[in-house]
Amino acid sequence: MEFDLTIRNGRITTSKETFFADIGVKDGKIAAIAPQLPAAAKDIDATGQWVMPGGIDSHAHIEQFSGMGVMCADDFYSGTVSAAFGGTTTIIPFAAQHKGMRIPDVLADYAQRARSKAVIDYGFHLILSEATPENLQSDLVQAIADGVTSLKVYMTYDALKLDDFQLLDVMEVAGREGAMLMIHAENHDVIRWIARKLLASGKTAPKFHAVAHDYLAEGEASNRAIALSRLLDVPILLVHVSATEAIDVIRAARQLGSKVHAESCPQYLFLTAEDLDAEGLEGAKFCCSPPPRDPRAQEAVWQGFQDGTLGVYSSDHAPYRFDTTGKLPKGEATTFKEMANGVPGIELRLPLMFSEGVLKGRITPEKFVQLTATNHAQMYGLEHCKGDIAVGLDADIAIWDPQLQRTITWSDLHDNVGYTPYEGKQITGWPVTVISRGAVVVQDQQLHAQPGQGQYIPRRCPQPLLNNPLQPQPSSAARWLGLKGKAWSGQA
Ligand code: DUC
Ligand code: ZN
Ligand code: ZN
Repeated sequence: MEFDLTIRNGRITTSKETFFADIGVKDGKIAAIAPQLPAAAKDIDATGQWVMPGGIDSHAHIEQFSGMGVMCADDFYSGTVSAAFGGTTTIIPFAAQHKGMRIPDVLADYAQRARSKAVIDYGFHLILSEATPENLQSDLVQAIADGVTSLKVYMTYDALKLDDFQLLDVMEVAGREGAMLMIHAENHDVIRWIARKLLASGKTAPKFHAVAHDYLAEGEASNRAIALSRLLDVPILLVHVSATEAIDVIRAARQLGSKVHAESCPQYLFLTAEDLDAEGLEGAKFCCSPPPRDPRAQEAVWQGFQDGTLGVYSSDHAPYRFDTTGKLPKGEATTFKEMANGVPGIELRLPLMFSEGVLKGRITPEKFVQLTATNHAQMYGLEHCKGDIAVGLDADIAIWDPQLQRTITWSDLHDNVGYTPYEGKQITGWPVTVISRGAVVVQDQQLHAQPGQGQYIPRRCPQPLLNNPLQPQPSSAARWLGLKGKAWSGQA
């Protein structure tokens, strides 16, 4: 076979193994993996480099209105360019339904925003803020059938929060239709109560954001979300897990056979609450929800990734500028309650994990591939086309120089945020060539992609494996209520 592109002499890491071989690409797909393939017209010599799947970032906020009504600083061009420079070749950002909006309109709106701008492939999760019968039984069902096979719901934020009754309603539909339900688990009333006390006593600085979002608020809500999901025997995925308590709860539930999956992010490995305690309002640059915790929690997150309690490593890129459009809506008078929640990370997600995880021996290269690509594909219905290096999959590939040393500085990045919370950190290893469906999109620090080149990928219903031989206790509610559907028949 004549290939369109060959990548030769590289050290390939898949989700299962590492070996030396060449890759032949034809029509955007991996067509051959073998020793000594003949060079194609376009041939990349990867001698001394590591060839790994392009990352899938399944948690990013791009050109999105937040629950607080703030527009992100990155649109689908800057967001996807930044992702590509960091070795990511697919993103799954959110299409956010706010109260009063129809789900089909929301999805059409985000599709239209992305279509002409994205330089890498993308799908969408739905954010669901209104669990009305019409939304659940008709529009959500249609969205899932159309390839939006995951949705996120919130247990906090005035504008987004669902109560337990509503969560059960959503779980029932997600389980029946086979969608993955992502949950932001923090106890709303605990946060609100602490925040009111803090503000009343003049404690308004960014560091108090971490005080209000206590780890117990996360632990309690995680426990509750898991209990509800066990009641209906429905898979859930807890997003942006930050605290030791939440990880312990997830681990224990999984050991009982519960179908709970979990994600964590760079900010919970590389930042702590102390970063929020900076001069003036500088700490706002580190404010996200849940907040970064402490070194013990960082260790728990590493442990969670190592033992499989945490299955996906995403950026939760939530880009807000350090000005009145984002972090500081009231300028110098902004309190911790008013600043936009979130930190950027779409470009640095993989390099941080490569440097601090793989090269420092905390995780193997294969685990890196699983956490950054393969497990995302499995969790979100992209396994048939993305997430690994194998014949027949899309040729989404990142070629790493494992020795390249860089000092992180925002001016080298490609987002539109204006700062990075990782400024000054020294890391080793960087993806120097990035390939999306067989096309080189980044090489020699140059972008080679056109806006609109990225394709929308409708997703299948996920069937993630728990790697747990235990079957959960049969749920009497699920049995007596006659709940049936994909979640009850599949492995998830
Ligand atoms: N939740 C997110 O998923 N991202 C940013 C802030 C938040 O609350
Ligand atoms: Zn969230
Ligand atoms: Zn998020």
